[in-house]
Amino acid sequence: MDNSDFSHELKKLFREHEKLITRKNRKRSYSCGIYDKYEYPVVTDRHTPVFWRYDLDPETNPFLMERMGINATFNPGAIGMNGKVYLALRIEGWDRKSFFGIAESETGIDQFRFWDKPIELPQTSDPDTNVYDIRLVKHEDGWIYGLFCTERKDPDAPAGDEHSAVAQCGIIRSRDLKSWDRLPDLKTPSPQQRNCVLHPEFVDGQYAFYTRPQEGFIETGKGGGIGWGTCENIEDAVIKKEIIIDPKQYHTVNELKNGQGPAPIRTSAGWMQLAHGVRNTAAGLRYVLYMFLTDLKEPWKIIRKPGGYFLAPEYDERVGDVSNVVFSNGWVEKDNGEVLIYYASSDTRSHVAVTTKEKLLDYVLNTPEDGRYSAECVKQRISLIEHNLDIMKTLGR
Ligand code: M1P
Repeated sequence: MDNSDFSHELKKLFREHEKLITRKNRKRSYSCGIYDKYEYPVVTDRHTPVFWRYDLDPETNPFLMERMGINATFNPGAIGMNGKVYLALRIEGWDRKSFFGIAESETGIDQFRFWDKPIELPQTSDPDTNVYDIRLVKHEDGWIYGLFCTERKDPDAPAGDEHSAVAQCGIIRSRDLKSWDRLPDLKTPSPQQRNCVLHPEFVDGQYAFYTRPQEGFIETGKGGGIGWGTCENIEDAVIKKEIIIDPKQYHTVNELKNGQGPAPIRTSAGWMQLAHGVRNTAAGLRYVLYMFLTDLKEPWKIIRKPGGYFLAPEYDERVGDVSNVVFSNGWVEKDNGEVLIYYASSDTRSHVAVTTKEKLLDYVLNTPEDGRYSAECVKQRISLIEHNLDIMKTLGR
């Protein structure tokens, strides 16, 4: 490529990138009434800055190749601050390693722009091989915490096994999302942990965590379920006793495994919780989101749980690196009562679903619980149908 072609192509790259990240988003025409999904993903691999991916120097990159491509931008942690939404995305390079980068938006539904540099995560004495799925939470102690999965090669893996890994919960904290302190990894009775989340308030004077104990790296084994544990000191966080608050359950959306989503939102009726549930199918694992409500004073006690899923992969969300997956680890409650739910589809790109706290409470309080048996589910549906037939009569239909 000669110099003028190079500069022409480069301008085009920047122009197209700017066009993409300034594009307005639109509600999808169909809505289930619980939330509105949006037409475009809020962040994709193409949203990452051009200068993260290309070498812009014609001397060292004469063909203007993408030298260090980005494969996916998904599973974002989220926080609202200064009238903006900040997402901490799981950014995966072509080299399979993930890292975190902040993208900000005024609207929360579109026009997310990455900060110039990704987060340089401080390391412990045992370096992270891979990091992902950060949950951002503003704790009442004044810090913003980021709890994420840190993955390292299993030291006990037999020779030749280059797959087995150990997952644990890494912890960082910040005041401004820019400078981060690393704290020691969370210690729990479980050999592996993923999907750990810090509860935003002290509970009986202790830091409280949602956990997900598991026996293996992928399989939860006899472990699994959403766990709960507390500790006194987050600077050396050790959970001595872990209880299961939402176990795996046969023939439900979380029969194989589940995990807490973002930190819960406080409501007048209880803590509103979002989680993911996993079941197995002939085509592999299917990940959906579900909700439940826990007691305000005893957040480990479930007081209401609608049956089935709250949000599932649809249309093009179904396809990606790990297909048939939706996963959420970030939501933002706005001052006007709106709730922006960030979710990723198929481990590839990030979306938003917009609703209100009022609608979410209505959903959680008034959706029937899981009937557990087909016959019971038919009874639930017939009761809805009969009620509706009466309503339709009064409407003259
Ligand atoms: O691939 C789907 C998800 O798998 C894991 O979640 P879980 O531990 O609940 O199985 C995580 O790796 C997550 O990042 C990923 O989206």
